[in-house]
Amino acid sequence: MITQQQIESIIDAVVAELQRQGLVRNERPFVPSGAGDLNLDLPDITALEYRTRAYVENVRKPDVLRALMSTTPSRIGIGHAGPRYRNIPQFIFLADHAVTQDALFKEIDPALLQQFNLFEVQTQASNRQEYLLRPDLGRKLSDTARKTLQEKCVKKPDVQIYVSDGLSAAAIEHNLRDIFPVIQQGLQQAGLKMGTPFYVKYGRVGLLNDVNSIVDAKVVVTLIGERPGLGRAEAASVYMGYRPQSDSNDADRDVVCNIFNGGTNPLEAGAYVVEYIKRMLKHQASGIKLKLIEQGISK
Ligand code: B12
Repeated sequence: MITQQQIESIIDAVVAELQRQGLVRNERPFVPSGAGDLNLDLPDITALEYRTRAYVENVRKPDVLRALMSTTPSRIGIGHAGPRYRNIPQFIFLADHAVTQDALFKEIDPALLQQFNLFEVQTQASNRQEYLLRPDLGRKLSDTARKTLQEKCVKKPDVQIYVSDGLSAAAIEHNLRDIFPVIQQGLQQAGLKMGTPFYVKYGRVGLLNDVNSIVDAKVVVTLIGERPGLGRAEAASVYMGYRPQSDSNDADRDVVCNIFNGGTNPLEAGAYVVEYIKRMLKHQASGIKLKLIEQGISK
């Protein structure tokens, strides 16, 4: 069993290493028994200067390594300490992972839904944990949701749009203000009849089918939060389909993905979605079928 003395010497070694790397600004010697004397005044290791720094030791051609690192957001040049990561890359990884966790469990800001007049309904997933474990429940509206949509939604519109948290409510908060008005205005200008927009909590992409069993739209469109990447929680997608039915699948759908400032610009994405919708209406098809028609391979 590990003794108290061993634990203290491990702590001593970690703090000494932090001091060596200039991360502990307090110069006072570390006294394990008096934790009150220790002031770990750490800098923000998620700042760009730490992310872009090379952690490999004794690099032969630092310029080449820096150039290589600048070509990708992937974690290269992070070095290692024996078989494990070095401290800072490890901390950055943990911080980014925390962002991912936060995005998965975050609830949408109700003020945003109010701003866009979106009423809220829920799928058959009763909480976030169940939503994550049972994707099938996120593809079905709850009984209450079905009733609410029956009562509140315009039926048989040209285009039904709804918003859903999906795997990142943060993505909706980040993009809705930009993309939603562009889609609305674009559809209006094209003279298309829009359904009543709403918000679905715990939605999956396949919910398009169930929603259309109630509203009976020609095209159904959902703005939904994408699975967050490490440290990237703000990307949303628009998935859409022509007359989705209970047996429609992803081959019948189209997606505009990676929507955020820094990826697919939300304003441009909105305009692109409107063009997509027009093509779907023109050819009365979506997904693979639409592509085959547009390429003249099928009618
Ligand atoms: C997870 C994922 C998958 C998973 C989906 C499994 C699952 N149950 O989650 C797997 C590995 C199966 C997958 C496969 C494919 N994917 Co994928 N996928 C993703 C990823 C990483 C996240 C998607 C997400 O968060 N969706 C939101 C959540 C809430 O949706 P969900 O209901 O939980 O899951 C559904 C969607 O993810 C959907 N889906 C996933 N990929 C695709 C691709 C297309 C074209 C469509 C219509 C739907 C779709 O399938 C799931 C089941 O319905 C995105 C990357 C991104 N930046 O978005 C790429 C992404 C969406 N996929 C892409 C592609 C190309 C594919 C494939 C066509 C690859 C291939 N050549 O086989 C296949 C198609 C699969 C299909 N469903 O028909 C591209 C789409 C590019 C585009 N603009 O068309 C993306 C953007 C990745 C990329 N940057 O290239 N994918």
